[in-house]
Amino acid sequence: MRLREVELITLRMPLVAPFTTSFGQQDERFPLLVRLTAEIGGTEVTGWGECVVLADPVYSPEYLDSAREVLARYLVPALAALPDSPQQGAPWGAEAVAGALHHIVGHPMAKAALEMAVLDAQLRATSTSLAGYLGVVADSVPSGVSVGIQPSVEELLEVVGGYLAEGYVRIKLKIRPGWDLEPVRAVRERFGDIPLQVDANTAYRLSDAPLLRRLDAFDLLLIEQPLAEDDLRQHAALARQLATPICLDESITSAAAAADAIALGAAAVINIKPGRVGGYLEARRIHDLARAHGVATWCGGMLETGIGRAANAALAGLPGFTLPGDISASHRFYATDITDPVVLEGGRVAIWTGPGLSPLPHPDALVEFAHHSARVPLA
Ligand code: SMG
Ligand code: MG
Repeated sequence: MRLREVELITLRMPLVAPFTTSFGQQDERFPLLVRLTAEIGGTEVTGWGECVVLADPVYSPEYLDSAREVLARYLVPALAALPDSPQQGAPWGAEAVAGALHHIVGHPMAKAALEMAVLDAQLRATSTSLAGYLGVVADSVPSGVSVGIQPSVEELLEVVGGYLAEGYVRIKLKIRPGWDLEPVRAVRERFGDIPLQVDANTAYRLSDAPLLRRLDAFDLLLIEQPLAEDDLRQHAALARQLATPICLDESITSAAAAADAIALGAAAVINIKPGRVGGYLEARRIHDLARAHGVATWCGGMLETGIGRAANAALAGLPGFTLPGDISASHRFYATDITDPVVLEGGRVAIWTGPGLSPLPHPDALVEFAHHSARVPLA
């Protein structure tokens, strides 16, 4: 594989409704796409990747401008410098990307987007789907939905009722101090024994254990990331005080971090997000590790467009993803997606079986949502 052209395309897409978490409210999304053209076996193939950074460093240290900068200045040049065939006769592909970028510290979301684009081009060159590449045999996955903090409990009940009517098989409520016991109790009372879980996005301290223990009464599937990203030991201490299983999201930045969390007893469940861990290949390693340890996993979401959403659905078809993921229909966030939309059917979303990671973005949608684009010079 030899890189011919790399373009970083930033879109600006309104959300159908504000999405509020413990770290703030999102009204729009700025998806960052990597469009990469490479020569593979004598033909030019284009691949697409999606970077899941938010506009600001509020979920993770990375953010939109940092990702664009590190991609243009370090990551793309590092790949462009790879010889076509580093090991005799074996042209490099997605499997070589993490190694080639390893000398750049951190920036997993930017690295994941570039690896995605390479993998997409590589799979398109051989008309292989991501599901086929991963060995996934399922043709659809169950679909859960993440529900933001609402202005009132009444509004929350209306929103949750709407999602249940659409067929979502699992509800996740965002919580924060002051919006926890009451909304969870209200949803349980109104909707009964539905699969229900909560996500705190690091909003609590270990000293909140007595409060969090009161959530045990509601028989939740899990509580996601109650404490700070680097508080593995404290998550383990909290786990000993709660009956509700602890699931880690922000803390799991790599397979090594997952191994540490499992060994410490800090994670009974792992939310796997390919962007957060540096790509689909590392995500697969975490899946394999968790499965071998009997730790349940599910696939998280970052309000992806149809590109990342389709790829997540394929990943979630692996057998260790035993809980429904945050893989909702496109229209849960976007009135118009940039690809053919991901749709909900009988509480499930279909796994893409065409070439590459996802359906291609529609050129008119890229124009409609265009915000910024820059070609990265390849030396
Ligand atoms: O894509 O359905 C989705 C969003 C799921 O809640 C979701 N993601 O911490 O898990 C999480 C959040 C991170 C993004 S919040 C803007
Ligand atoms: Mg989360």
